[in-house]
Amino acid sequence: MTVLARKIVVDTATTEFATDVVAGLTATPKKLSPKYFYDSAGSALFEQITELAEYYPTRTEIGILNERAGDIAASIPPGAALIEFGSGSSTKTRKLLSTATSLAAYVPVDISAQFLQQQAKELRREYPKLAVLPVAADFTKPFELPDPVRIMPRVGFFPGSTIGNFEPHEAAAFLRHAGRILGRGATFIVGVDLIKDTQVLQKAYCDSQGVTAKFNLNLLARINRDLGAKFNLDCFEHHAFFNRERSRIEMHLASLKRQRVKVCGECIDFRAGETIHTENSYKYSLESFGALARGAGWTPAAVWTDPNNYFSVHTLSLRD
Ligand code: SAH
Ligand code: AVI
Repeated sequence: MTVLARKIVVDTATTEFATDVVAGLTATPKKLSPKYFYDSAGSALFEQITELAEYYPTRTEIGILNERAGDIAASIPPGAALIEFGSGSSTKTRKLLSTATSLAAYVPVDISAQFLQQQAKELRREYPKLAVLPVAADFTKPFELPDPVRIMPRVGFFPGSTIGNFEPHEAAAFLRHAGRILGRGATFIVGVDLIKDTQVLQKAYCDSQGVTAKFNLNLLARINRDLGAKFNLDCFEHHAFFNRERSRIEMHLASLKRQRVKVCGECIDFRAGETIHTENSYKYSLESFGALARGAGWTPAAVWTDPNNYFSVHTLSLRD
């Protein structure tokens, strides 16, 4: 517990949020971490994104997982624990949980604590024989696995191309960190979005219904809610474009005018057109992701794609 400006007593997570927000908004250029998109409102908005016609990654990855569920289940040892990093609504996981019936436990790990608890409750109802053991944590930092899982063989699951939201060097560091959590002999199933036509990519992040814009702007709404700031959401606009040189979609929030906003006692000045860089979503080739995984100590075992080569699911193994 700590005391912020204006004497609001807050918990450790909020203190960290405040520190990162002030550091990001006083940096040049201004930036915020995409992990802060996900409070309960942000998680619900992400679910809406996954249902958009333009947002191909979710339905494409589900197609691959459904088709390959038998192969994936065969790589899961009996009595294993499935540990999912950034589980969200666990929609993709359900197919694996239903196919790999010898799984003893499912450990969804997510930063969006309230949303995670709701999903875990639902999963326990649907899979009464499975130990559903949620962990509310930032998966980039060390966290404890639940006690029963410590003696179980572990299989990691990281779908959605959430790995693309890291800088490539951070993605390599994360793969090493996941290796330490999962242990020698582990299998890691990772969903990775692929490089493709610019129009297809840009439409996925700039949808016609404005849901992605709402998701992006929720970051400012969250700063208002949690840190008592007064961002006027009408004075910022969602921007998303594919930076082919860096092989990434960039999302920004652009200030529509010159303005000053007070955040945690700090005055933040915006020029008209100045942006806050809120997210990168890196796109890989099969080769570039394989090389990244190898460099982080994992051995690529199998890779599956859809007929359009839009998305890929990799299984990696950590040799004994
Ligand atoms: N796995 C789901 C959800 C992907 S959205 C799918 O494939 O559809 C990304 C998820 O990762 C969100 O649920 C978000 O809350 C979570 N997340 C993002 N950054 C995180 C972090 N640093 N630590 C833990 N969870 C994180
Ligand atoms: C979670 N992550 C992989 C999504 C992505 O596609 O980068 C988040 C997202 N941002 C905008 N739309 C979806």
